[in-house]
Amino acid sequence: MTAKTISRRKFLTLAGVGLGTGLGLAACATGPSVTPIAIPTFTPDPDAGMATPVPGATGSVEDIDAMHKAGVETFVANIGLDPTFWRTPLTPATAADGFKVFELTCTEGSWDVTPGQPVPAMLYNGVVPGPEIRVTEGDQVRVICHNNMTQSTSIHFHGVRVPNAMDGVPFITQDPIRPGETFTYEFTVTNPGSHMYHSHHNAAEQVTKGLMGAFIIEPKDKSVDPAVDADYVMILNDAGIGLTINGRGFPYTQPIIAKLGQTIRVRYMNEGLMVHPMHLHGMPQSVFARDGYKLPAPFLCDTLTVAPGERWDVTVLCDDPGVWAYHCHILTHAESNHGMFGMVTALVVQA
Ligand SMILES: [Cu+2]
Repeated sequence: MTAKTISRRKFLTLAGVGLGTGLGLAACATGPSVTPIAIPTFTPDPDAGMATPVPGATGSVEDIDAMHKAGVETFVANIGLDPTFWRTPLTPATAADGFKVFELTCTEGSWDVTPGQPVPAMLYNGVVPGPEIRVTEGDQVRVICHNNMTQSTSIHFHGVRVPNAMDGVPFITQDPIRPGETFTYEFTVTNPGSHMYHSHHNAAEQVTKGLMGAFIIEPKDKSVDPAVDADYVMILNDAGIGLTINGRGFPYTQPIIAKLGQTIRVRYMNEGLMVHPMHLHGMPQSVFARDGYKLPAPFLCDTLTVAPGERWDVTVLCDDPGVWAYHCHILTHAESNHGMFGMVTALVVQA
């Protein structure tokens, strides 16, 4: 039996068990718990501006096909077992002065891009990417950053209009937040859209090892956004912890699961060092905003290149049932002779 014989029906049946859609994905378990399989290790060389290919597999057709099959089967088996892959927003405290208060604690540790294969990481509140911050246009926001690392840091609110003193750049707008120190950022959010927050100190290391997250400002008037059934954030990364979507590499990524006829929204955010052309099979992506700013008119594409620092917002009308591959199209970011890995997931459209 080859990977092809994992039938669409079987995949859809598996995909449907116990799962809802979008932010309502059921919490079936506390994290990846399937038996880890060997995933090819891969270290992109950012200085070379291109990926270093994974060494070619040696072996028979059967051996190579079996490795591809094992990856897909692991992906299927892992569906629903990582309920934090699609994040729910961090719940803020409300201060007496009306501010929404978010606390972020930076630590050094490790992160399981692949279960059982921890890599050195830097974490906000123990997770990579950091927790999603989601506020509404006009909110007064306070972000308290506790630095429990052995190096200094800062937080830059990437794309968010803030007063200059809150821009988070050491020696330009503030002193570094030294180990053991706390710094408080305060601002009122005025520009709705898909933004990010991340370290702006030793950033090539700190951001790519995990000190980054989504900062989403919902518009006060929700009708200015397209109506959607579910809203997903994909944070792309390629250095530090490696080729990942939301901190995981295939087969430990989670699919998007939609019902036929639903419209989903995907917010791409690139926190890595390379461009990633994100290719969805089957249905076009309708691109309607870049860096949180609405385009004059949406355009359709199947492959959308997301450069470092960019955010792109798309909708997809899920009008064709099946399991559709969804991956970065720099192929060394997605597949090797050993099978798919890295920046790969799927859109499952249930009939
Ligand atoms: Cu890529």
